[in-house]
Amino acid sequence: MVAESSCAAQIAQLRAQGYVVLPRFVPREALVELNEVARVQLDRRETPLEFEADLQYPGAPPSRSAAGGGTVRRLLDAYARDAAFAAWGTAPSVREWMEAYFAEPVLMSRAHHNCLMTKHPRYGSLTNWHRDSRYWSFDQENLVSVWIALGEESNANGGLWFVPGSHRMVFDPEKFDQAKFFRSDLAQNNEIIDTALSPTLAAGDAVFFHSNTLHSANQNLTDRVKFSLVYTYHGRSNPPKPGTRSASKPEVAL
Ligand SMILES: O=C(O)CCC(=O)C(=O)O
Repeated sequence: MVAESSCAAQIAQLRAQGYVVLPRFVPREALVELNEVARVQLDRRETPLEFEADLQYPGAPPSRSAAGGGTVRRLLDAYARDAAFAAWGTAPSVREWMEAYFAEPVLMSRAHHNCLMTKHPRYGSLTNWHRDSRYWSFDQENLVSVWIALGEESNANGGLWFVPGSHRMVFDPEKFDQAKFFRSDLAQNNEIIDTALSPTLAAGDAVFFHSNTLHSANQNLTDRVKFSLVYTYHGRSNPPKPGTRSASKPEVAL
């Protein structure tokens, strides 16, 4: 159970900053199990997978047949992969937090995030500045993602960067490129990007962030794969728009 006062303070921080770190969110034993399952599933290359070469973000191998072309970016559909992953997607601590934030019953999307993100040394790509809601279709751009670090995360291994307060900023469409990345060739955008922070996460820490918070991540310059479990939530009164990718998979009521 989440202590009421800390939950309220975390929610206030997410509303103000667009993200909040929850230290020691996953206890040690559960973390050991999540790491074991993650490594076994990556070793066995259990499908469904998304490859770096398919996405072509900066630093990715040019094709699946090129050197490093088999580098996995995401183990998709974390919820269906293993009971340990599913349990954290629907954990009581997540439900309590999300219900307090949305002030109504909450659903987990299986169409967005719902994955085990991996970032590999050498062939793992960097992700430019973006808002997750760029491709998501809901009446209100008000969703929250939970990013659980299965190991330590920092800029050195491609940890996330966030622009504090950016979830409330209003931008002209031309501030984004055709792929809806926030353009870093514009001086005004750079003033905003320059305010970004990269929280260092310990294994088991989580970062909760708003779907409109600008974020990015560099490449992994260490020699170890980084693993993060990521899910996204929204309130019941804000369902995905019918016929869109956001509505393409049944959701999970918490
Ligand atoms: O780990 C990364 O490269 C960033 C991932 C990310 O921002 C996303 O999938 O939306």
